[in-house]
Amino acid sequence: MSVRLFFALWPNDALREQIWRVSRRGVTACEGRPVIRENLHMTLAFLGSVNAELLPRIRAAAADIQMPGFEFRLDEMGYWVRPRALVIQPASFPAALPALVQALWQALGPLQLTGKPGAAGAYRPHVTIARKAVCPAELVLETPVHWVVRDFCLVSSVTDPAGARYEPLARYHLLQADTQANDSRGIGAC
Ligand code: 2AM
Repeated sequence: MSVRLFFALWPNDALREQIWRVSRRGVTACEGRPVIRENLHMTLAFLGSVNAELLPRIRAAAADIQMPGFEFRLDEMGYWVRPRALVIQPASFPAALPALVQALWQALGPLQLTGKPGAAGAYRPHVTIARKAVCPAELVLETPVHWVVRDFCLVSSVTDPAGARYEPLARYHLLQADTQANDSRGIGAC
């Protein structure tokens, strides 16, 4: 059996609500398929379809990561022409974000998954808010969203007739000033 997996920054309810709220205006201005509220997230690493037997090793690889927490602002709304995606994204972000992405791929390296990281430096953090979108030239995010990142999630994607449904499987805590290590106590349910 295979599962479709990705690692993501998964917003808590309050942040999810904020992302939802500030993105409505752009979504309304575009034609397309809005991402449902429950699915809003920022992908870190997309693994694709993976043999379910590898899940324990994938979980263990993520649990070994010891990286610091960080924060950034989602402060731009953009339209990505080729994937026809309406996104909100940070104009700038701390090096800790791509470093976390790199650490994930490095930890997953021995598993020889078919999903591949983008070319070096190609990681473009974003939250997709609508797909198959057709948008006006002028898009503005009026209120930026402050994202304090303390953890990340392993998420499975299930395609229902109604569309994709994402289910967080495990949460991994990042190091905080008052945290010593990301040991097994640092892993929680999502
Ligand atoms: P997107 O939002 O830019 O479409 C679950 O499908 C998540 O994995 C989505 O956030 C999606 O990013 C990302 N994703 C899906 N297919 C992908 C691919 N082939 N490469 C990279 N990311 C992908």
